[in-house]
Amino acid sequence: MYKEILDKILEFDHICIFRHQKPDGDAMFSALALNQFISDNFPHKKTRICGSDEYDIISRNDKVSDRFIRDSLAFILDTSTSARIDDSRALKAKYTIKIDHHPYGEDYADQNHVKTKAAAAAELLTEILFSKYFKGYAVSPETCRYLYYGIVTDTLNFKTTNTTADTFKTAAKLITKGDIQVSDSYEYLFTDDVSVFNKVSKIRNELKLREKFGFILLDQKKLTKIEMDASEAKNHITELGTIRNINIWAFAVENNEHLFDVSVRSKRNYTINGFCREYGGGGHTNAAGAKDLTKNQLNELFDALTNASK
Ligand SMILES: [Mn+2]
Repeated sequence: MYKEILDKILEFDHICIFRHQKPDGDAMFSALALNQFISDNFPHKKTRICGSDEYDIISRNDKVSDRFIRDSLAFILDTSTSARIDDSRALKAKYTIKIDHHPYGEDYADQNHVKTKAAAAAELLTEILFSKYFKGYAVSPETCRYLYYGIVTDTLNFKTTNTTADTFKTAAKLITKGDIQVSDSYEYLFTDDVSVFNKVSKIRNELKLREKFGFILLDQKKLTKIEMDASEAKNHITELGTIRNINIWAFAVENNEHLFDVSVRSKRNYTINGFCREYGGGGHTNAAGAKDLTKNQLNELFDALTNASK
């Protein structure tokens, strides 16, 4: 079935690559990888990486006209629902292909390739590019590096519950073909400036515990004090993943509309995406979130998560 993807790449001269809003490493690096693969193998095709939100390690947002999009094949990567795409024009493309690994998504594209067992969209994209259908085409070291970075960031360096033997097999292939130095990649993706380290110390002090549920809630006053914006602060939910005594943890920040965006994570035996879906959000079994909750809704959600954590 991946042959259908290749057929469309061959058919179109204009290709747009979209990803989700507030892109993470998986979204951004998958886009860079696919773009690299297409430019390496089809240098005459015009490709654009589309979106407006930035990712902190590396961002690329090409300018693209409505007309270019209308004439193009659009890939939409790592994005479960059409509302989450970081450019609402994506579905105006002549033909659309979704490549994703989130459960409970929406089949918004002409082709929908979703593998929920994949730890990252980049893992599925690797499977596609190394499949027999793509045999005559080169997956360059640079493409391999981007794919590897997507997998490593989405699995927090192979620690998340969706990391499988296949994830490691895929990574091993990319390390070999991309001549990747694992420790260099770790340094590139996971180290921060000392100023961030100091801010994180302040964030850690905000931890509250209820039963086996741990959470950090940063309103705008606290965000100002820590000198972090909401989306940057929320990335540090990973800090809570190191605590043994809790089963479910959450990180909530007050956004500019004075509503709360929340990320929720859990240990393997605790399913939390259903709770987030009740508030219009979603995600994976052990990693999910919801946006624009009122304070009351946030309290309700935290009560439910407290109960579920026991
Ligand atoms: Mn992902």
